[in-house]
Amino acid sequence: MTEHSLPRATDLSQFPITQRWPAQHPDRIQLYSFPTPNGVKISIALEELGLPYEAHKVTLAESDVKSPEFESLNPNGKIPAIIDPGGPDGAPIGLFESGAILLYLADKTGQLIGTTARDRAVVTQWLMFQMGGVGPMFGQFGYFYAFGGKAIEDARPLERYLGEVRRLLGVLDGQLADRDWIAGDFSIADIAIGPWIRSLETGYGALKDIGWSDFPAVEAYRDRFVARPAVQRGLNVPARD
Ligand SMILES: N[C@@H](CCC(=O)N[C@@H](CS)C(=O)NCC(=O)O)C(=O)O
Repeated sequence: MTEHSLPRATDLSQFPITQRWPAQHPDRIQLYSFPTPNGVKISIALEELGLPYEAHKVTLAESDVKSPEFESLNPNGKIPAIIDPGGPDGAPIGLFESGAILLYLADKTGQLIGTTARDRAVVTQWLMFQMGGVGPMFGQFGYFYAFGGKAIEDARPLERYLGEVRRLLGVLDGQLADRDWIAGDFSIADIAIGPWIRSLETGYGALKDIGWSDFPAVEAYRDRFVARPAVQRGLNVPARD
């Protein structure tokens, strides 16, 4: 092979984030994340799809997630974000918002989104249900139940979000009563929803106060989700320490 015919190394220097979190393998998808329910959606999807990737730990500390380097990729200052060196037109693309990244990866591979336009519409519907409902409501519930808002004496914020969590779990329980996965076959909608269901126990320790026994189909769904080998792998990426 002559020097001329050697494959050119992928150049990600146009992305300032790579100065702070350098790519060892710039030809692979670069994942900037932390193992939270939103973060692990992307590592789980990448594991399920078998796509080569390199994970960089961006903690939720302001010095990481709100740093100029991270915000150069996601001006909203929240994980997860990715750079795909092989974007749709062959040029690298940076993306943030977990739902947008999941749709992108599904479209890139033609997997985890069904096979017909109808499948895609229904998977997208449940993905948006997670992004607009489950994620924000569960997140606020966690804040008032287990974290910074716990000491607030006014009971109304917690009551409001507990009520929303129970209502949303009821919707999921109904949908899952006669199916294994939320939109038919296993899809990016499950990858979005599963980590948030799991977090009610692992993140907030809230099952007793939620009345978990009222949602048996959701419990069985969570167990099915967590039992998947790719989910097991993705849940711990990037390692916390
Ligand atoms: N809608 C965003 C939400 C992302 C999000 O809330 N990320 C959290 C971790 S789960 C975060 O980075 N928090 C840090 C901060 O807000 O300072 C998505 O789905 O990507």
